[in-house]
Amino acid sequence: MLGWTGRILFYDLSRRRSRVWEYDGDMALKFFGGRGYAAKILWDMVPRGADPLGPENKLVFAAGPLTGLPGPSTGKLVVAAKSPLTGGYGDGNLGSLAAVQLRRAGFDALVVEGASDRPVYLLVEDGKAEALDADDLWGLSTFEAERRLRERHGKGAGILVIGPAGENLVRYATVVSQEGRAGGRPGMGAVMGSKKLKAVVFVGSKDPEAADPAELKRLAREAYEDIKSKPGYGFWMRQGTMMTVQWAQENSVLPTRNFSEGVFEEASSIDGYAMEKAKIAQRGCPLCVMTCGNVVRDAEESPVEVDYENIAMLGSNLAIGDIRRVAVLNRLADMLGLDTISAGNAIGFAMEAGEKGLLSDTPEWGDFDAARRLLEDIAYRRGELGELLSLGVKRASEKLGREAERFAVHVKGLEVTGYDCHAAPGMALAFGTSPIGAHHKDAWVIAWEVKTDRLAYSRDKVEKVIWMQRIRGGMFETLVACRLPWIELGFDLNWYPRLIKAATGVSVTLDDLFELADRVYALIRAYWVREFGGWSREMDWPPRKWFETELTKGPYKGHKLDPDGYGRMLSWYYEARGWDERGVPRKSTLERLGLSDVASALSEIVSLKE
Ligand code: PTT
Ligand code: SF4
Repeated sequence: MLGWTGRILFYDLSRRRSRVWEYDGDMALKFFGGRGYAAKILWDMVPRGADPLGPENKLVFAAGPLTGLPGPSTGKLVVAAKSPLTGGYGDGNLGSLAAVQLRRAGFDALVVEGASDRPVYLLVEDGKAEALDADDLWGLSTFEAERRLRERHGKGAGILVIGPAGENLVRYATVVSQEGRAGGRPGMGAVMGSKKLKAVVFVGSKDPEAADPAELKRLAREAYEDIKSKPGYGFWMRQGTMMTVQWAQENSVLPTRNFSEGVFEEASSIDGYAMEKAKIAQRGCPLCVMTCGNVVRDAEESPVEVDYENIAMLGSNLAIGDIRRVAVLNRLADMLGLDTISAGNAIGFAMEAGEKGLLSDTPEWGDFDAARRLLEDIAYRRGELGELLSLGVKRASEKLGREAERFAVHVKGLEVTGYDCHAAPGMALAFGTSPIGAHHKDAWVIAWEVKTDRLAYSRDKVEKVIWMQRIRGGMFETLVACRLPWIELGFDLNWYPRLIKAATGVSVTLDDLFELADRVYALIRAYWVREFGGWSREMDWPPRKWFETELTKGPYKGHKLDPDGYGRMLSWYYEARGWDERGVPRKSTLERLGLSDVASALSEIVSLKE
């Protein structure tokens, strides 16, 4: 095999032993890499009912056939495991030298099994792996731990770390790299912490072998030039994802006060222009010519890389209207290794619970100092409130009782990301059907929806959601390449089959990649059904707040979602995917996608419809 290394490294922390799986072309062609490999490994190798924070869970770091090879924005990897936040399949995507060095070390993926009884970090270097003592790193922030490891293993090492939140098993702890890249929202950092694994360091000296290296280099050069010539390139380089704040405000989808409104009165103080005034540098992932990491000087005079989601969820969602203060919260979350989105959502939930008299000693809307303290309390699980919120808003609301469940903004236990959907049913469906719980990564349909018949519950919205899931959640997450060249600058999707051909020698069409995406989606749905012992439509239902409480401000004042309309769209969605009315893949669908083994295993748990 070319393009792929054909090798997956397994490291068992309980026995301190490694083994290499030399997998065949069938695995490569059916699952491609990244999320595809992760889903296959978790389905096949993690026993049903495994405790996500126990040694049976496996933590997968998976690259794809383009990772680390010349080509636009190919320095990314997927981190996946059974999620301690949702109990289902969980993954995230982060850009890091670690992606490149994993491949240079000779592997397409690393799977960490078992658990250590004391703190360690894993060094994967040119085909070999070793668990090394990490007593001196345990307890350190992600930034400090990475700096020390970099001193030890050199500037070029690829390093993934967890912070105190991961060590303390906060259910939305994330994995961090390069002081500003973070991935694995559904608690991948906590899975690392449960294995007493502080960090993974990759060092490699051999580039992966491409099928036609000269052609790949030529294509990559052309592709980079194409990206740089796009009309939106200049503005993107100025603002990156931060341009979304202004857009979200204008379209009344900017999450405000725990997703109560879609407009924020101080939006202009946290938008891309406000960011530009505080900007001091720009950085990003390897192999990228449209780097979007805008570094600002925060209110405590420290540098921090900011992104739309971080600023929306820790800014407008908490009613904090000062970009430099919000940036402090962003930096703290990065250092603690806490997902900014879930943390912002959890603190917003606490603020609303306090306002409604369901909790005491909660921060008031807009109270930066109290939010700052609470962020640390969550990471260290300090005090009653810190402990409660460390569980995520689903569990926290269940503990507080039914009234609180009405304003817990999550799907399947994963907190919703930065888009209010009171007046956006298509995006609500995207959140409802995302394969990891509420995340926009699979189908950011809202940018299209606000330009169309926005309030409609229509079949074309369902088709658009599936189309996007195929491209974003399927193609980009299995390749594993950054999707932003396509989304933000209109880089043509047809580049990818050409890049794949030069990298691997395999000819694929976009339709082939979409079928592969459907296979991965069906497998992930099967995984959820297996873990939950069945399925019901409520699991794919957006937060109650969007159905029960109207917007009181902005152009969509008075709007909320209609449950009948949403239910219709969900039925069309299941039908188009070949899933039954409960949301369970049909036997014929699994067989058509080459998942007959999955069909027979699943039929022992639920009755599968033809
Ligand atoms: C992603 C989610 C996002 S989506 C953001 S900002 W975004 C948040 N970033 C966090 C952060 O930072 N620190 C932190 N402590 N927690 C954070 N949680 C949030 O995590 C990121 C970019 C961005 S910026 C986006 S949209 C795109 N995401 C991609 C994706 O998912 N797949 C893909 N093939 N390409 C993508 N390109 C873009 O990458 P999760 P990164 Mg992230 C500091 O991880 O779990 O997927 O959640 O990876 O390297 O930081 O790049 O407005
Ligand atoms: Fe990374 Fe941003 Fe470049 Fe994507 S566009 S590869 S997220 S720096």
